[in-house]
Amino acid sequence: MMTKFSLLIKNFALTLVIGLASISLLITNASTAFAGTFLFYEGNNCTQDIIAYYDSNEVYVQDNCKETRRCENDETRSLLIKGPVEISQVGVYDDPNGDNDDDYSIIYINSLGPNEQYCVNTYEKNQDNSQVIVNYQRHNGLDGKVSLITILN
Ligand SMILES: [Ca+2]
Ligand SMILES: [Ca+2]
Repeated sequence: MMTKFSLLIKNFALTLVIGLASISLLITNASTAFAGTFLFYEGNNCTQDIIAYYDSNEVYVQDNCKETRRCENDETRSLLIKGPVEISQVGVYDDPNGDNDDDYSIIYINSLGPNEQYCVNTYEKNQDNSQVIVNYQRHNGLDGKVSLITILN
């Protein structure tokens, strides 16, 4: 319970300082010798091809997969988080503009150490454990339909 509470408080604080993201980026780059990664996989359970890759040094990501080449549209079904990663938040949306009339999932990640990793096997299942909280808002399916990826570090 304590972990979840701290995570939510920290996440709220992160959201408040989003306007300072560029300043945070400088601090993060200066203080982090090496970074963790967010790997978006084609298959469930972190299998098949990696269709998008983000470094945890990137403080703020908002990628419309229909417009950027950094992610493939309607392809990912799972996410592998490799430490070291600070407390962060990943959003995956069916709608390229993040419209909440279609499916989306918000994944709150607790910090992971350098040798730790965690696979979010599907975006369509709520989870709440010591490492992640997954909050899935169902409409008609999200795995293999993701068109927008957001990351807040
Ligand atoms: Ca879609
Ligand atoms: Ca959908």
